Amino acid sequence: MNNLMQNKNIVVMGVANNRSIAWGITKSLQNAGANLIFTNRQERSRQKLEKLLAENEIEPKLIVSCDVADDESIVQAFREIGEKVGTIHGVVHSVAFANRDELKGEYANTSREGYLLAQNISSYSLVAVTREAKKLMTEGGGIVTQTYLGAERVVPNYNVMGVAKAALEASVRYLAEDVGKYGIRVNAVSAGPVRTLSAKGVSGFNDKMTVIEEKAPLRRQIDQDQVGDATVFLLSDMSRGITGDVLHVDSGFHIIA
Ligand code: NDP
Ligand code: KAL
Repeated sequence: MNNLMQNKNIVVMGVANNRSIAWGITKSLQNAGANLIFTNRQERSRQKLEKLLAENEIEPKLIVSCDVADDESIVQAFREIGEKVGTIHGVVHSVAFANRDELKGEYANTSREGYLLAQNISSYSLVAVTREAKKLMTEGGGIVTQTYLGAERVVPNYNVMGVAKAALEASVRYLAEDVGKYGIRVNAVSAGPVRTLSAKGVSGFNDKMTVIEEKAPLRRQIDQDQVGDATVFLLSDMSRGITGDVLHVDSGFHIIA
């Protein structure tokens, strides 16, 4: 246990099950003494989350539903958080979505609709969330989103999601400039491959895992807990001089040619 996040109210968006990156982050936040607020889209995820919290003896401050595709849902979720919790000190944005059939083959085949869907859920949502969260972050704090190397390089099959993550990373920089004057920092963690529900069944995932063990400086996979600890660092005062940045938690894979 460390006290990095003692008395801090942190909103975690995107726990689907125990494999979720957001669940790794939850455990790190709990270990750092944070008060936790959760948002889910699906009822099924909420039930999974409630079970996980009970099993791990974590008492959430609040769980609210939030579909990031819907502005009104985001406004309503943060309004409720404001009413029931008051000031918040951080947000973890760990949501993304693209049509499965557009996460393979040629990127050029992406439909207009599929392109906009990926941008909507995976990138624009951070803009809308930052706008609403900012109103409750009256003491400053941190916002951290999750990205992947496919934003910077062409990674086979990542396709439309790579372009959405590139927009997300650019958004991190523009948002950091906007809210820096209020003492709020915005950063991203770029994780290596982690076997989660989202990753399940997408083409090429296993190859990506293997190559980390072969080529990354640390020669080992990363896991949800490592992403969790790095995310807590970016939310905490330990990183008070860092904003608008992308921190790679990938065993160093991104530095290798
Ligand atoms: P999960 O499947 O565990 O989590 C994805 C989450 O996205 C789910 O909780 C889901 O909510 C949520 N979500 C999707 N659409 C919406 C929506 N419209 N409104 C609200 N929430 C929504 O996968 P991961 O933990 O892998 O993904 C978390 C983040 O990490 C994503 O941004 C992903 O791109 C990123 N990432 C993942 C990597 C990996 O290898 N797994 C590597 C690098 C980055 P619900 O369950 O309620 O549907
Ligand atoms: C190169 C990699 C291999 C995989 C390619 C694409 C991965 C895209 C991630 C994206 C979030 C996956 C989906 O949107 C899946 C969705 O179409 C179907 N799944 C669901 O609906 C489930 C039930 C819900 C919970 O999922 C969501 N997202 O709501 C990339 C690998 C190496 C790294 C990964 C997986 C990166 C990443 O961004 O997740």
